[in-house]
Amino acid sequence: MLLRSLVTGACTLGVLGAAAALKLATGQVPSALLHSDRKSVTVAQKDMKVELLPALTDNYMYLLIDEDTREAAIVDPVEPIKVLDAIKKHRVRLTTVLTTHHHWDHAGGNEKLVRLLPGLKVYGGDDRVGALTQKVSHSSTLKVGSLNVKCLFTPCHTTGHICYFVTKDNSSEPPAVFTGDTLFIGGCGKFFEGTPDEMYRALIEVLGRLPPETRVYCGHEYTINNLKFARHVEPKNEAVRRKLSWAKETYSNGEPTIPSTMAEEFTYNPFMRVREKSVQDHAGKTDPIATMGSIRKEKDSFRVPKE
Ligand SMILES: N[C@@H](CCC(=O)N[C@@H](CS)C(=O)NCC(=O)O)C(=O)O
Ligand SMILES: [Zn+2]
Ligand SMILES: [Zn+2]
Repeated sequence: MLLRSLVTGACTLGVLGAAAALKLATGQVPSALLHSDRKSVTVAQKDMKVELLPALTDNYMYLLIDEDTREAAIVDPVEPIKVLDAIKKHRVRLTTVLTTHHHWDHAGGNEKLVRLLPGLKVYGGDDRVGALTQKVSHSSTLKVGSLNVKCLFTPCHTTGHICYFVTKDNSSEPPAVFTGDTLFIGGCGKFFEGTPDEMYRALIEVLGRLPPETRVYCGHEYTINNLKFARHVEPKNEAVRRKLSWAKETYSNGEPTIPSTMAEEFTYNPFMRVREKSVQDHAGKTDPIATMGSIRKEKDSFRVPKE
């Protein structure tokens, strides 16, 4: 069972009250919550715990904890002080930095974190990643305590992008994947350094083949905007409408819309659905990769409607 415990400080609650009042007064979801409005949440399983740590305006850092050994890894620690607070709170030993890609909003805290906690191992798939100590490639593996981490090479958003797939031996609980700016809830990253063919491979052939129950932890809180684009692509898709309505409600309460599961993504994410006739018809294409290119181009200039 997925256990989410909300963690808020007293001052955050004050601002949340204001956000709730705004929602009541206008009947609309606030378009952007203030930085301090975003709650951190812990997804706790028996074998691993993932704490979602909101960072910058809409990024997430993730503290991954091995419950057996209390060893931990941090994914994309752009705000190192928040990371220190989280490791103190959970009383864990942080040994590992997992960097999805070199962009500043993901890797920009690596150097400072390593200065604060010397000896950290810093993993990444790109020489442009700050403080990199362990360069990885497709199928490289590493351990965080008793947890197994497999590196999945998913180039396109950047040429060195890595997703991290986490399992525990003999566990009946779902695995986790940290997808950075490759796969978002309901969307995908911009093709800054790659092609539609590469994103097809990353989303459908690499991430799409993970166990369907795998929990998806992505790099940004973009869910509402992504699903508004998904609704534009597939106006008759009920899964899109349901998830959008849930995401608006969740976000307006200051709660993360993360994680989802791989199985869910196949029901509403247009970039995971490029083999579906409805998405291909929208793009005016009959080929999944051409469809991928077409809808990404369209989303690049999509004006997100208010509602
Ligand atoms: N500010 C815009 C986009 C900012 C942006 O370009 N983000 C990068 C990742 S740092 C991206 O790949 N976005 C995917 C998209 O806009 O679909 C938003 O909130 O949607
Ligand atoms: Zn990026
Ligand atoms: Zn980003």
